Amino acid sequence: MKSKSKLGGGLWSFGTKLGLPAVFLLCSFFFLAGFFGSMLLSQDESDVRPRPRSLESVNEEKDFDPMPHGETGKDSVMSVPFQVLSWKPRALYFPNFATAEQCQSIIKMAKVHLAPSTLALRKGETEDNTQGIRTSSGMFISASEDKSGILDLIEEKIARATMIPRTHGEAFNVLRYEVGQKYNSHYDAFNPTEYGPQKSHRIASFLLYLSDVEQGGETMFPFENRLNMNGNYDYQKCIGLKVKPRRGDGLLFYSLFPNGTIDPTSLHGSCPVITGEKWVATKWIRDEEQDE
Ligand SMILES: O=C(O)CCC(=O)C(=O)O
Repeated sequence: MKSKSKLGGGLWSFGTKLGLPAVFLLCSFFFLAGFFGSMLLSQDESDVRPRPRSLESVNEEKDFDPMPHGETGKDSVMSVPFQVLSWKPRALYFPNFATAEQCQSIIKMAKVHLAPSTLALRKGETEDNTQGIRTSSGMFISASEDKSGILDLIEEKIARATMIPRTHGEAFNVLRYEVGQKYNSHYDAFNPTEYGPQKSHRIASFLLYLSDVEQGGETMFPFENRLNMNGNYDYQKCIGLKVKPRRGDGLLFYSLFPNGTIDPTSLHGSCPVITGEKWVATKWIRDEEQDE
């Protein structure tokens, strides 16, 4: 009892010494300081730390705030994942560039229009003496001819990934390779000394694989990293860097160096299909705008 009355008396005397309004103010101060202090401490770390800027961290849209953009720019940030396959030639791989449904529709669209694939002929070459070099069938279709709008979407995505305007692209060449069919190694760029004067040049090629292939059918780069360039290469041989087709994935490679000359390591072809069927849509991209 004694101690209780002592304590009560102490508090009472503290309150009466300071006055009740002052005690109220002090309590309010400590309450507010505690409230805001705990809010600061519980704040998400990611809001306080500077955002990482390394290349590895740039693949998620949420890492970015869009910048004010120019008249022809976009107000959103998109990511197109890619893997550098090679610098010699410059080749990039784009996993899941298109959906399985998109690939299936392109195949359905092309299937009824297939004809034997043709070749651009060098001086002295004829259809007869070049038989067997390219044995696939194919057809050409431009994005504007595809009423489903799928090729329009794909073409736009290719333009954004390459930053080469759509107007520089040829129509899509949709190709089917059956068992045993292939395309011997060749260059997509036409050397004027072999093919005569050219109005424009193919800078790059984008291949969209429309199907998986069980065995064979790889896109090959026999001179990758300047290998096999001793003059003895047999253009039918499936060697070098081989890219296995996977439905929906894309492959981009450059045929020209930045200075506009042909990159000799861009020689490429399609290995024969061993099992299954290969479907691919090729878009050749030129250094000049193409007529519609
Ligand atoms: O089918 C492939 O993988 C290669 C196609 C090709 O070389 C071409 O269309 O120029």
